[in-house]
Amino acid sequence: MPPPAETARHGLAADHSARPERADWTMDQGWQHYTAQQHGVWKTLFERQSRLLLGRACDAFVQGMAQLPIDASQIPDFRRLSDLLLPRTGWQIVAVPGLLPDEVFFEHLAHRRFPAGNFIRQPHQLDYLEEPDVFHDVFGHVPLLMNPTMADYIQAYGVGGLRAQKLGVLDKLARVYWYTVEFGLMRQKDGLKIYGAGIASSATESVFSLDDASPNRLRFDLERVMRTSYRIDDFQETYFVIDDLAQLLELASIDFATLYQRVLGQPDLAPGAVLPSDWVLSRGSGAYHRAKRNSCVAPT
Ligand code: HBI
Ligand code: FE
Repeated sequence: MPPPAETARHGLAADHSARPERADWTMDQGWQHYTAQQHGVWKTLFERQSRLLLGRACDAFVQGMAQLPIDASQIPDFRRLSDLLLPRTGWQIVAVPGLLPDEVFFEHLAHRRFPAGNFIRQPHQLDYLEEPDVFHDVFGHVPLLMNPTMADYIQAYGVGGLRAQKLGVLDKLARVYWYTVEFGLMRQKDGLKIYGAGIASSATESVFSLDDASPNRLRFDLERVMRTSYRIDDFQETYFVIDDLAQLLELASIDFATLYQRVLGQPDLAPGAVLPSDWVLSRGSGAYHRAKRNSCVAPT
């Protein structure tokens, strides 16, 4: 059977039955094969998010975006992004078909290669998509790779991930990535701002995370976050708030073996839990997820 046409591949999420072309799962972005409709989906998403993030994204995100060849006109070419990033921060963007096995993902991050999905969501998937596509990965993640602190932190996560995997505690570390790189909020002088890519690339969650009364907003605490499970299929019940990006670098210097031992001795926490020891910035009403739970138990 002939291989599927290059153009067909961009329209689809990763096909996990297919073997990766290379051992590290990287592939050619195939930039020249994006269709006008695919560039159009990018434009729609870019313009909507740029509007929503005005006054909502943290300064580092806005600065990074302004310095990169990322705009509404077309899906960015990863080579052009890398040409700019590499001399500044030592990072490159590599094209991948979608979600990677954990160790492949960590290996890339540990070497300052950011894997970005080369496909883009379909027009009917503008609001929700399970796998990271080029809009999530490039619009959401790449601007903060221009920030030296974030650049070091994400690499440290890759190194830490390889180590956590060997220690059998990857689920604990993955929560830290989830509640920072993906769904983190930051307290800036002018108020609460978004830095997490999962929020920054989502129209609905960029509003929900900052403006809705439902979720908890708690000050970030590494051990607390490691104990907290998370939702992958809906808005977060709790957002953890850092004071500045430098706070994340405690991850790079921490004695993980000791920390993991302590965390393993304590029970996991539900996504919506609030403890007496938490530093609560805003206590959520929980209304959003309560309403969902109630509608889910109705007989079908
Ligand atoms: N692969 N492409 C991609 N992007 C991710 O964010 C990603 C991944 N593989 C594994 C993974 N994330 C997480 O499960 C780890 O951070 C634990
Ligand atoms: Fe992501």
